[in-house]
Amino acid sequence: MKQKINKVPLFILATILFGIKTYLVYRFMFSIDLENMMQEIILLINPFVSGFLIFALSVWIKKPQRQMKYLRYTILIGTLIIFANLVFYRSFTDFITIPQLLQASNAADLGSSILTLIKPYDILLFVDVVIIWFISRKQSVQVAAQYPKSGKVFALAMSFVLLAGNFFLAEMERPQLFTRAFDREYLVKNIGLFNYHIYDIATQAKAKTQRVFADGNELPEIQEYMDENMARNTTSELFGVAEGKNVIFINAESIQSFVINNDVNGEPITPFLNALTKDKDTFYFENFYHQTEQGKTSDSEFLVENSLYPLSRGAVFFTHGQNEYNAMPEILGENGYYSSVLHANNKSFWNRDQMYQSLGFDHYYGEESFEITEESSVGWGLKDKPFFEQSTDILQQMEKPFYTKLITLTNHFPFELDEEDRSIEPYDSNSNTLNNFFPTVRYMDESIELFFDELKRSGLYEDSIIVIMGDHYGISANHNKAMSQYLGKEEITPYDHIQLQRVPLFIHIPGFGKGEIKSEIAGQIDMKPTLLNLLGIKNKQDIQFGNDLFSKQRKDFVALRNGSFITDEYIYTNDTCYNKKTGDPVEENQEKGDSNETPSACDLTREQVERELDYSDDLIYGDLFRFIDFNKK
Ligand code: GP9
Ligand code: MN
Repeated sequence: MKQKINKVPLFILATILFGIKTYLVYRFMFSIDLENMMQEIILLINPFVSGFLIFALSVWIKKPQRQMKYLRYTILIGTLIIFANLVFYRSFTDFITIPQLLQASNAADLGSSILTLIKPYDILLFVDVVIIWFISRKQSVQVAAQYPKSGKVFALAMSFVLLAGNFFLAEMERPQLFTRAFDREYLVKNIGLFNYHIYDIATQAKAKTQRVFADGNELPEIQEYMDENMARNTTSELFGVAEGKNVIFINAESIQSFVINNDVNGEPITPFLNALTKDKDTFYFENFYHQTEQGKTSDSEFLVENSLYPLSRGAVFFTHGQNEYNAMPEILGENGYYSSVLHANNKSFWNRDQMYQSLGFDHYYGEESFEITEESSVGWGLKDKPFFEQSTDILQQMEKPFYTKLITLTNHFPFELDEEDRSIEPYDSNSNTLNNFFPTVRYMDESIELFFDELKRSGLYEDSIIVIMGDHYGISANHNKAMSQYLGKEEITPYDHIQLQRVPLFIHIPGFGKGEIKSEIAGQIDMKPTLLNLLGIKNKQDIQFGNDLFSKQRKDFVALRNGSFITDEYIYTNDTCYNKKTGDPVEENQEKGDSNETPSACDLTREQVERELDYSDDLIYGDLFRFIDFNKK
């Protein structure tokens, strides 16, 4: 026994060799961005944790030969997984996902280029495999670890402790890493390639099971709801006013309506957008709500393109990126439009590269389509001004008519800005987030103004309509104290919180002349029917939960994803019904008398909101659009 303890058990050696190798691959072969020391540490730890987890299981195998065989094959398989990801990464700058691997087009792409993607030095990846094979075959009996039961249990317990430690650090570094699932790169750098694959398989399996159990029987009831509630066959006076025009959609990062026509330190925050609210070619919607949840920007995109609700947990872009949809880009494509997205971020963020295909976009101009330098970047990447300038060049070359979405980046938490880009001073409160928000919002305002000039200069302006929409809040409830100071309120009540979920919506139609400020309640879910109608595209039998914002027949509520909602008279949130005008809770219905009951004023709408959110979830979880042929109708 003593003799054996003197030797390093082979599973420990395997862990060390495999850990070092994996770390070197992460660090030098994948281009993983590391933003701080903590991320460096996590990236260094996780290959050893994963290695230990796999190799330590060998101590449970009694026969030395078998134990050695287990180590040989696990290290080989582990290395092949790394190798496969590396080859895939060289082609797609992304990690393998199960659906992506199975997608025929990807496999074909890979097939033809696979030889060019393999480098001679890749052979070095197998050095540890060779060492372990050699030792294990030659001296299997000597190096096999024979432990008493307590030792085995200890090894297992140690595996879990290490894993938990890794996850804990990852969660600290990136809160809600698992539920929000931002990006494959984030997952890999925080939990490692192997745990990432397990996570990916589990997410896929869950989505697939729900899909398997759906058979389309759910649809008649949903169709009936559409017929009864969605005023499906109505259009508005504005039907077709923008027929044949390009649609330029600006997804404006983190801007909220409270900055519009408002000041900070005596300076207007958004002079250009303020002027636009009064512009005769522009509709400005002052009571327009974002309806996003954990998927943030991607949720806002999902709402806009589909007129469906996002999910209450996770990002639907991630969990249901392979579904069938009847999305706006596809419908526009059938009507002669070329559709695209321009966004200077890595393509896999929010799983956009996959989801955009499912939504029917013709092309995604990600960060590789832009010239990005140290000087032209801040915070999350390319600054909005150079982004809009470079985007104009891309748009000029584009097939017309086009539908294009530009997603901005500079006005993103933590709202960093270079001194030279700062036109107004930060606010002064206990929240640096709120303080710095104002100068970056001003930068966004200037960028959009610059973009309008660029569009005019390039001759694109006249033939386009320009939509500017805020994607979601920028200032969360964590900054309520500073927010109440800024707004001059004693506190931010739940009612105020809902009102702060308003984001700006501008629809600018050059030469139109009859623009105005619209005060009706509206939400992101309304974008698809509104835009299609403006372009004169009939889409009567679609399944969608939004209304044309210019139609007289409209649903009388806007539902937020968490079940809160807004009507003309009430705001419902946190189990309380508020009077919309005064912000006071509505008195209990006298006849009910039961103080535990929700006030009846909001009751009916609440039931409908719940029903609608459930139907939307059913459509997504069951992938029900695959049972409908929209072209036939
Ligand atoms: C990332 C950008 C920001 O590409 O869209 O996403 P967010 O964090 O706002 O959801
Ligand atoms: Mn965003």
